[in-house]
Amino acid sequence: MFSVFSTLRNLCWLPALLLFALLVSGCGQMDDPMSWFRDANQSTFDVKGPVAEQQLHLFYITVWVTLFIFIAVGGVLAYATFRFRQRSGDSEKPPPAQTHGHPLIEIGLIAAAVFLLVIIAVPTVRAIYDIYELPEDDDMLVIDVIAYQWWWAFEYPDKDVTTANEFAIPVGRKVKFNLRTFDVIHSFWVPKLGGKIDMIPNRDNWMWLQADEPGQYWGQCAEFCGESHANMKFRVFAYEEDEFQDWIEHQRSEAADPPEEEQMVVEGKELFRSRGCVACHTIRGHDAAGLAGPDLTHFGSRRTLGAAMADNTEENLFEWLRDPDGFKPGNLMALDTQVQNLTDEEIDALVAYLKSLN
Ligand code: HEC
Ligand SMILES: [Cu+2]
Repeated sequence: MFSVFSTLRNLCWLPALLLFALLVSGCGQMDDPMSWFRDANQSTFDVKGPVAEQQLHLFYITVWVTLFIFIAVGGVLAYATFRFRQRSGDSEKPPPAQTHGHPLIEIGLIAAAVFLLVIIAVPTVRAIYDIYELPEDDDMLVIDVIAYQWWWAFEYPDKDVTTANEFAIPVGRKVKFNLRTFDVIHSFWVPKLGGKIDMIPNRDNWMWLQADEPGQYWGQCAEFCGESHANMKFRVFAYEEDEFQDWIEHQRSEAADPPEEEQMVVEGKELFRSRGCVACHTIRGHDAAGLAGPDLTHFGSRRTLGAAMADNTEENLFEWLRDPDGFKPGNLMALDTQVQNLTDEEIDALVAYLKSLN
């Protein structure tokens, strides 16, 4: 028996050793261990706008205060455990002097706890108001975001632009997002710019964000919303003002007619109608006005596919149309029997057509 217990006791070191090994190997660059957090596409440590900055600041205040509590309480506990541990022969001795009911210590501890909470509460309340209230700004851009299972529609109400799963904002300008949902609860989150706020049926929510640097920012639905919740992503492109205006102009335009010599494209356009894609998708200028799926008017110029879950390549697009449910489990396009029965030749033509929609 004894040997079993002592073996077990020796093994207790194993998890601690493993954890240490993990920590050391995890921080590949020991000179900058935070890089592992910062370099991720959805890192909240690599802030690129005022809202995310304020939220990160709040996070650090909370971490430092709680770390202080952890060290102070843990330190006292460790000291007491060591100092008053039982030694052999101690059982005859009386217990150490008790300080139960010491008013100064009790008031002191309550005051310290209140003080620490105030340190966290003041910046928290201020940040809540800063983010919740819309800043006074005539320059503010408005974007309506509508969440669907499992994709996003983005509409610019005063610019007559509708797009899906990818959208653009101007660098350095505040953007107000009206957050709506078509079905269940979703949540809008662009980790490097700020967030997240739920999109709740029959409730108008909103938030504002700003990007301080041009670039491509990753977004993600942050409220479990069904089978493909994890694949419900989006991309935000922050452009300098004139590039942004060009983008708006282009998005506003209708899809161009395919040139007659582009056989495949013409054929694909026909199939888009005959195979019922028009029932669910809008392609402005091509007599397609369905609303159940993403707007595809400028789909060819988008970089991603399936709500930003994959790159918009010909191979992926082919796979998407060959087996939508295999590509993105549960997605609602996969239920359509016409979509299920496309031949490889038809898919090739549809891919050529979709790719031509710049
Ligand atoms: C029953 C309605 C419906 C029909 C019919 C339908 N789709 Fe879809 N489609 C959707 C929905 C919904 C999505 C979004 C799926 C997701 O990302 O969860 C989608 C997504 C897409 C996308 C990806 C868009 C993006 O931005 O990621 C393409 C491309 C597409 N459909 C093409 C087609 C083609 C081609 C057809 C005809 C063969 C078709 N669809 C028929 C509903 C439909
Ligand atoms: Cu969602």
